[in-house]
Amino acid sequence: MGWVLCLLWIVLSLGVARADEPSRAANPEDDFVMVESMIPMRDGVKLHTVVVSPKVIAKPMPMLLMRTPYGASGNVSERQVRLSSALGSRYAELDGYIFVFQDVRGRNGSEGTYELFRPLRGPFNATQTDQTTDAWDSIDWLIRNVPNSNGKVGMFGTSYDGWLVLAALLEPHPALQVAVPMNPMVDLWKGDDAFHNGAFRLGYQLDYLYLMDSKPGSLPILPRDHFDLYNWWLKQGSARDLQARYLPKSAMFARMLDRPAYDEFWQDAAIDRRLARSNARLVPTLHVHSWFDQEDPYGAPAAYAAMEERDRHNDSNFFTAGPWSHGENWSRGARIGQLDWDQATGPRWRAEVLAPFLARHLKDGPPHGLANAVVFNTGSSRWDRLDAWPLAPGAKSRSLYMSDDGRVSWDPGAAGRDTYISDPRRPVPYQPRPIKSYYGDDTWRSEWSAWLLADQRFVDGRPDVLSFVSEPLAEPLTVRGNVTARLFAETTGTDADWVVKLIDVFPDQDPFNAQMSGYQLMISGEIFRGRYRESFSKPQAIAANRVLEYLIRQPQVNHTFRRGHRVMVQIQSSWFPLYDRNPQVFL
Ligand code: PG9
Repeated sequence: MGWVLCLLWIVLSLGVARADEPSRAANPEDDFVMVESMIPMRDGVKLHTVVVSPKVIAKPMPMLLMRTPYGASGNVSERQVRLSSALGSRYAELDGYIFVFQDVRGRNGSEGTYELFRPLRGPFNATQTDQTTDAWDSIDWLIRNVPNSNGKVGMFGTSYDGWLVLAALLEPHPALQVAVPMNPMVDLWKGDDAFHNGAFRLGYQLDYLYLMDSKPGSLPILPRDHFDLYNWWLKQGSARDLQARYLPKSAMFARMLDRPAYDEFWQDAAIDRRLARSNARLVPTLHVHSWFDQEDPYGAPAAYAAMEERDRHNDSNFFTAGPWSHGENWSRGARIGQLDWDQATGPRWRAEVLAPFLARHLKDGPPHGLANAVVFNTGSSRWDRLDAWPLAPGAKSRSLYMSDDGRVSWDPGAAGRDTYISDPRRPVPYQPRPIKSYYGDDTWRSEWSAWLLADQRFVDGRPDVLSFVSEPLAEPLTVRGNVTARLFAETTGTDADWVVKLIDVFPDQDPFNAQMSGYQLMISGEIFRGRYRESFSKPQAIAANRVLEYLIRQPQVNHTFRRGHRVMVQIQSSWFPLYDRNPQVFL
């Protein structure tokens, strides 16, 4: 670990513990029926499946299927006797459906061997079954055995469950009429869950895999004797030490440590690559994204783009994004962190976007009338309806430049340079300290869920964080779609992490909400591990003391910088302890 001098020329071009509850005892007051079945897959393995139907059904109803490793039975309250309450308020806008929740192979009530992120059939799965075939077999059984079904099935699910929806689309059962993958994990190396551009999210994966993979059949929380994870992680040794101590049997953790580059395994696992080349029937799909998704910010935009090419009539593949953290489309969505949207975005989106999309394809409902992209503007607090995403036909990208004196401007001539010393012994925290355990206490959800919206003033002014800021905007500035950082950087080391953050700076005296005065809201942040500059699959040492160009694909945005706000860019070389520290020497 050494001291590294970083010289930078920068151009910024914008274009839970869900344990499986014991199965529920019927209550005579119930207005619904919950039936649990073990559905046989083509290889004989039986999957535990919970079917929840209204007691009184006037006419055959479609089914909504969610497959999950997080526990099927736990989706149905033991105490509530009204269907609308037993499933929770999240489905209040979705009436007239039979709900089906299923434990994936080897998880909770299902038979078989559980493998976290079980590869789809191919070079890493030589069997005849995977999540695609399990979905097909399950749907086939459901339409033949569930009474009062109208023979149509929709699939939905968030994150891992969203990935399971996408897997079903690779060989969709004929009864699968609609799909709603929400915040799906799509590429675990490029930008979802495990790595971002090769930087390893060790700080998160250790806790998640300990929960999911260390003691099958339970959801243990990794024990710690520190309240502030920043200090705990500073004292830890190598990832291999942690593997030996906490996850000696986790095949997935071993894969992450054994396969740090974008090798054939991660490329095979990247489901957008399979979706793009699939010749399967294109199932009408609504890709759901969260602008502040702290876990899978890459997934929905990537899956949407992969399938958009196949949507020849532009009537089957849709994108929608709300001002939410991971999975928060199911919540009230009125505020997140310090940000208040002045409206309950969740129920409105479920009523005006999700419900009509499902009804159209499952109930022969009226045309949903959705624009190709229904996306919330996180600056104007308004829903935009766009004919194309991420770029409107003919739209052009503009470049912002960073100058020597810490300014941001449109003037190419202003491009300048600055330096900082990055010391791995004093890494930049990714959120304000104390940084608490992800699953350790109830506040984790608010802090982990909202960390992307933390006021970045907590690091502004650190000598190892460069901040560049524009003058107050005379007119509103809307930034939409892809954001790419073109970083011209030099380091005395032979490896480095580059973190680029695009920030909306609120006025020093905010006329609408004094509490927000001066707030530095990150709207798009990303990390890039320098060793992958020339090739994601073949890491190479950075040539020390040479200015090199790095292209960093930032998370997409739909944001209006209001008049009087300023555009800020922050650059740093660690995001700890979420990402492991780069020793800044190529090993
Ligand atoms: N995004 C969550 C996750 C998936 C895979 C690895 C780690 C986390 C999830 O909610 O499924």
